[in-house]
Amino acid sequence: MVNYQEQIAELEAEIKKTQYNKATQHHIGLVKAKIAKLREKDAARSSKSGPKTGYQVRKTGDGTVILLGFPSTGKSTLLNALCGTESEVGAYAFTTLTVVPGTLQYKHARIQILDVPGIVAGAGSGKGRGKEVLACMRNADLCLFVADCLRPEERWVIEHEANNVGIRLNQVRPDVQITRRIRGGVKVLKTCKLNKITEETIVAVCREFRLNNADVLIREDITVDQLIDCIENNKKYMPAITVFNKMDLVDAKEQRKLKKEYGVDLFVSAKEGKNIKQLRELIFDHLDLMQIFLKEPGKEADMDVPLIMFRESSVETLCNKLHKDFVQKFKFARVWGASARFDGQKLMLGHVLADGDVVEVHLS
Ligand SMILES: Nc1nc2c(ncn2[C@@H]2O[C@H](COP(=O)(O)OP(=O)(O)O)[C@@H](O)[C@H]2O)c(=O)[nH]1
Ligand SMILES: [Mg+2]
Repeated sequence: MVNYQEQIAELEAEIKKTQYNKATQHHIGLVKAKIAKLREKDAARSSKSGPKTGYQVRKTGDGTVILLGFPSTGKSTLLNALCGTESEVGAYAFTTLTVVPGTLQYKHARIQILDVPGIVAGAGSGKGRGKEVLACMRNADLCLFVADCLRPEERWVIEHEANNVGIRLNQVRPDVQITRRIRGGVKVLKTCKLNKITEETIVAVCREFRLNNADVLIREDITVDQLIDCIENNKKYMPAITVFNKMDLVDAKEQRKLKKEYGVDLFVSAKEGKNIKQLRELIFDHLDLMQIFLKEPGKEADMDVPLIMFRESSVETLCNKLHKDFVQKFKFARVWGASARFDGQKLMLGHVLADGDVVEVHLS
């Protein structure tokens, strides 16, 4: 059997020893395309042979956060501190063997937090339980990196592994539109100057993916990695927060140094309950949630208990959240607030709501 991992490693080594400059840019781009293709083949093979169940956790609540980190960084302790649930805590590596869900209730939102087995280097290639952890991650709305202040370098390893299995953290999908054609070759259309990639490389990378006839419309200055992501079109883009736990073990000076070097969003101590309140707020913020208030026809709106939804949600999403029959029976909605042009505007299912809106659903 072909060993894709070996081939990938060889190509990665080749990139490492090639100095990046205008002359080598094109060649490196093509090697990157080859690596991406090998990763796809490797993933396709292991999804056929690997276990499928065991890590599927049903999504509940208003958003799902996954805790990711090496063993013994304090994930189970942190879950307990955040949610007040009892996750099994132990001083050994690999104490958490299955997914332990907890619920964080904050500002009327019910946020599901998942504690999963520790990730190790090489997880993307099937080492440890990493593959399942990363598969579970694809279902989450927010990723929370948990690192230990005394082992800061692990922070990059986790990000790297996530990247290898097609998860793009804190990135947005680049503005590139690819339309297949029957003939005409690869045509590059751009609305801005491209500094990081040449047209020649774009065409060559497309060919590498058997895209021989296509219009490639580019609206931002992309890298070759971003182009490959757009061609493959199966990446998951999600936000991430980096938390360094065990802040009780390092002094303020060391924390400042770590913050600069490792892009730490927040230092916490799960064991001593330090900065847990700030972490709850950070999670709520990064899930990009909004509050919607409901009103029954002829009555005052209930401004005490909001419904929690993701930003940019539509009236249809709201109806689905309220009752399974609501979309079918839907006549129209009246909306007050930022998304309405005037108070009580009559709007349909496709309308996108805004934070703080008051909505009255009319059914037939
Ligand atoms: N000093 C210190 N130790 C902690 C902290 N949080 C967790 N620990 C300890 O780190 C060890 C591993 O914790 P655990 O939650 O099981 O880590 P997990 O493997 O990532 O789930 C345990 O001995 C905890 O008591 C903290 O904030 N400070
Ligand atoms: Mg644990």
